Amino acid sequence: MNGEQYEPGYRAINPMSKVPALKHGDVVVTEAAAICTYLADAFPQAGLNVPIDDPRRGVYLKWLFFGPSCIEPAITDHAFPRKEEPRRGMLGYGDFDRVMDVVAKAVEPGPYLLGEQFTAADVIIGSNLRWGMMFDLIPKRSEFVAYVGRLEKRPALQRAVAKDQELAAA
Ligand SMILES: N[C@@H](CCC(=O)N[C@@H](CS)C(=O)NCC(=O)O)C(=O)O
Repeated sequence: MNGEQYEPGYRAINPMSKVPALKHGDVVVTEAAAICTYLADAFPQAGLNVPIDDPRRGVYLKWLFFGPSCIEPAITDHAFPRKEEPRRGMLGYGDFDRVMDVVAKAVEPGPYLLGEQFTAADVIIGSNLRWGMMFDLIPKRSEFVAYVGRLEKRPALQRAVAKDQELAAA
C-alpha cells in the first residue's frame, strides 16, 4: 500500500511490480500459480503436486492455469465492465457465466478438484472462489460454498488465515 513494489529494489525482483514473488536459493519465481506449481514440484513429499508421469497431471495443470487465465479476468471484467462489449471469441475465458458453471461442476463432486487429493490447484482455484465470494464478486453458489467450506476446515488454511490476521493487525 506504500508503493514499495514500484521501487527499483522490488522491480529487480519482479518487473511487473506485483506480489507475490518467491526466492528459493537462486531461483526467483513470480505469478501466484507458477509459485504454487514450483513449490509443489520442489517439495513432492508434501503431496501437493501430481507427478509428471501421472495421467492426472493434465487436469491438474489445467486447473492451475484456469485461475489466472480464466477465473481472474472473468471476475475483473464482470466487476468493471468494458465500455464496448468484447467479442466472446477474443476473450480467453469466453464469458463469466460459462466460467462459473464449469468451475461449479468441477468442485461439486469433491472433496477436492482431483478427488481425494488436495493439490496446489485447490490453492489457486480455492483462493479465487473464497476471495471472490468474500467480496461479492462471484455468486455464492451452493457448490462454491460447500467446496470453500471444506477448504476452510483444513488446518493449513486456518494457519494461513491466522498469519494474515496477525499481519493485518500489525
Ligand atoms: N498475475 C499476478 C497478479 C498478482 C497481483 O495482482 N497482485 C496484486 C496484489 S493481490 C498486486 O501486487 N498489486 C500491487 C500493484 O499492482 O500495485 C499473480 O497471479 O501473481
